Amino acid sequence: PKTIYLKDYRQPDYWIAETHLTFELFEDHALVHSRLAVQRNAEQGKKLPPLVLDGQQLQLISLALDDVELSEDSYQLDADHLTLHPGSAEFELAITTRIEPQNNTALEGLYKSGGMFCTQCEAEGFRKITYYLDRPDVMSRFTTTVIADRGDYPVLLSNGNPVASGEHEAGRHWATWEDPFPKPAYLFALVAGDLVLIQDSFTTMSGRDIDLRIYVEPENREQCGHAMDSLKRSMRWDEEVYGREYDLDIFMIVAVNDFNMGAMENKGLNIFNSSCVLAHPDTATDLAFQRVESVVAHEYFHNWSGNRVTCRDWFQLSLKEGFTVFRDSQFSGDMNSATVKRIEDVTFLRANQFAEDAGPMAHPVRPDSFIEIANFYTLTVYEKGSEVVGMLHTLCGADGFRKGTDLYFERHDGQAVTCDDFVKALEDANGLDLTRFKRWYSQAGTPRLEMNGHWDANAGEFRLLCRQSCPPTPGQTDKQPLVIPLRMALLDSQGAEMSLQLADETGSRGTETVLAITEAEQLFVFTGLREEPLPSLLRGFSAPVKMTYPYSRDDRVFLAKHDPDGFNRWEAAQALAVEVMQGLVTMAQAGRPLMLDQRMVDVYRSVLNNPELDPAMVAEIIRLPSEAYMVELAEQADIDAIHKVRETLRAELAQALHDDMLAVWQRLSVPQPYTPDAASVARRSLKNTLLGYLMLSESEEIVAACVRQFIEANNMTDRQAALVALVNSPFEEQKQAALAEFARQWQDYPLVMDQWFSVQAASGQPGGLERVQALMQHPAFNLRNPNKVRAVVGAFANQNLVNFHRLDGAGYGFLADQIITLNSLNPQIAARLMTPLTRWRKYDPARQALMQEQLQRIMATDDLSADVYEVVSKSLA
Ligand code: DPP
Ligand code: ZN
Repeated sequence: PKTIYLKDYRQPDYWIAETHLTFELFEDHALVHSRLAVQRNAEQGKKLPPLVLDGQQLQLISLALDDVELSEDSYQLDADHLTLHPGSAEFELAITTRIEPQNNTALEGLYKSGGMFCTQCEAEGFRKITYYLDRPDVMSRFTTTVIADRGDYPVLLSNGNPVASGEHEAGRHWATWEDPFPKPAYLFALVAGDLVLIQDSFTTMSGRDIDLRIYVEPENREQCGHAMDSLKRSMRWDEEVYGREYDLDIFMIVAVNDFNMGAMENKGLNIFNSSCVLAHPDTATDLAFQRVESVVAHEYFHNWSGNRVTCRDWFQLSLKEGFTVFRDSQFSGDMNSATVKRIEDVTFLRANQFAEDAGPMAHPVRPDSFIEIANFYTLTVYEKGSEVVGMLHTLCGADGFRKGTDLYFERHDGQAVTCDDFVKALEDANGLDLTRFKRWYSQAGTPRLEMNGHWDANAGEFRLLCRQSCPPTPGQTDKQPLVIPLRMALLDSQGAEMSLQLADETGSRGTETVLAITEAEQLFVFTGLREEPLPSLLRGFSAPVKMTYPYSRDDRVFLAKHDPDGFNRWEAAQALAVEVMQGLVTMAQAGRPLMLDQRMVDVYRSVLNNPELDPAMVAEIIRLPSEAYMVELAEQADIDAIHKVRETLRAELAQALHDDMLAVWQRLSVPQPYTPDAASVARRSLKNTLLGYLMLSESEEIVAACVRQFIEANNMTDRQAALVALVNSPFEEQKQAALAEFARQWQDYPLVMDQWFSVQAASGQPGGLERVQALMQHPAFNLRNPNKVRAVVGAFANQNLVNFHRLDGAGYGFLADQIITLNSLNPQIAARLMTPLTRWRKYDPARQALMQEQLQRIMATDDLSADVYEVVSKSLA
């Protein structure tokens, strides 16, 4: 496998103005006929170079240039390309290829999921359908005809608008779709299946009526309401917040069971993993409802940030992904609680993206090179990319940002562009110079921001000293200072925000400001202060950095109780919990008894008894930092100690706060009709977080109440929460009964069974590996279904750290076995599963050796896919 570099980018030699496709679908193969209108790219000179088309795993049936069949000696074929030699600057190419969708287990290109044909072309799946210039800067107008058996495939879909359909001989029928918007091949889609349709409509801001359709298998008909509702709200929101209107007459979503990603934004025909469409209160948790809402929004928003304006090359992936994640986070924040959404995002980023940034796969938001682009659909490109866009939003202000995005969409509509073009539009619209800021796109690693404060009582001055640095990452040892927007306030002894006056400025900055830190070391002096302030720093996590400030534990308690900023109240409680847990880990390692810091009890109690707090906020505050986050923060992670400390601390808190928790829990447990609104979601979230704590008391009454909740719940959120509590408890009898009952009731619902699998696979109770091995023998398990792999193998290796890292290395061996099997079935999924092994440097020497041993075993596997090869070789480098 070879490395591809951003610096080698050059425009294609040819363009494809029109692409006419005809698919003949059969049970054991498909024929793909393409007619391409090809033109020489005039900017690349006069001489006619060869035309090199991408193509993989294709059988070439015929090839004609301007209607003349080409003889075999006039073109060259290798495993990845078809090369031919045009005689003119403009010509038509006709190609027929034969493929076998029914044998496509990699789920890239055209494949079968159950009884339906579907596609996934991003990033490079189209080359597994036909020979093509499969790169995002080649944009073409597509017309697609699909021909299939009418009985088995009554529904035939592709991008754009339906223009004609009809019957063929022998029970076959056809439909033709035309997409008026030029697009790269990665946005191509096709679906053929026996699907039912849920239909609605939306009137756009200019008064056009859009036909909205969600296609699912008949048994899922009742589970589409939430997705449809989310879609309509997304369409309205994008008009209101970004001025973006939908452009085709029809917008379709299709739910597919076997899908590598969450969903795909194909023009006018979004294809979704069924887990991101289907949601009914009986079968989906509140978390699943939220995921459907955000993924539907995300894919819809791509119609502008991705489709109308797309990426020039795959190094620019964050141009559309970072921006679109930012947009969907804003949307979810607006639909629910913005603070809670921000807390969830930051929690996720710090536990996962920071770990990526600290490991062997660390890369900039705009990578410089890759071997396999599928490996770069990462937390860095998506989540850190979104943080980078969020910082631009902060620096430009909401109005300035909107001016910038308006200019960006106007300037680049119909083009394939770069991250630089995006930033340029923001600069031009706001008269800003963002040159230094752009280092966020090219520099990998999580910056450290070391803050210190000095109070000068005589002068009434508070000096805030900022020092930034960034640890080296693979291939990048020399790091430059970044532009770090620091949202902050100064609090007086009552917790009120003080007026902010910088020594070198004339006007006051009000009571909250954003400091732009631009240098390696920088000093800000606040003057005119009556008393010593306590700073509230990095509000809303205004930059993706690791910030330190020498707060005492009492300072953190104060901030957790009094900071007017909700996000930073949570952050103070988190930081306190992290510090306490880190202290306890040291005690555990020394074999000393674990002593609980009463300040945590104090903070939790005050939060539990504060009637003004949103219950969702209370739930977030009393949730201890995850094991994964504690691992990320550790120099060398002692997973056994971390697990023990976290469990012990939970039990101690449950005991110390038993009466407070019980009172709140009882108040929230009064039976109520189910409603999906944000306030009810918040109540369920707190109620079930408390149930988890209360179960630790091992009181018979609580266990009985938990079993009752499991049986009587009128929604999946409560039922699943009770199941989680039982599975993680020592009450073997109740646990087994609940698991058996759940499986009996939901065996025909694959997405619900995914829950059943992952609850068990993620449980830190002893014997985790054996449990997971048994689950893989269950009839509902299937290694070819990515959702099942994620629910069992993924949940075990990523969420069940104490069992995965068992000292004999059996967890590592098990994961390596699955990766090796999946390497030949589905390389993308195999490579994703590598993540826990890439983190080997985080652990003790014994575990390091065992993990490396498995990496080497994977490396030595025959026929290693480019996907797995890239991750394993970089991990061992
Ligand atoms: N399906 C992926 C996403 O929407 C890739 N575009 O982010
Ligand atoms: Zn996306």
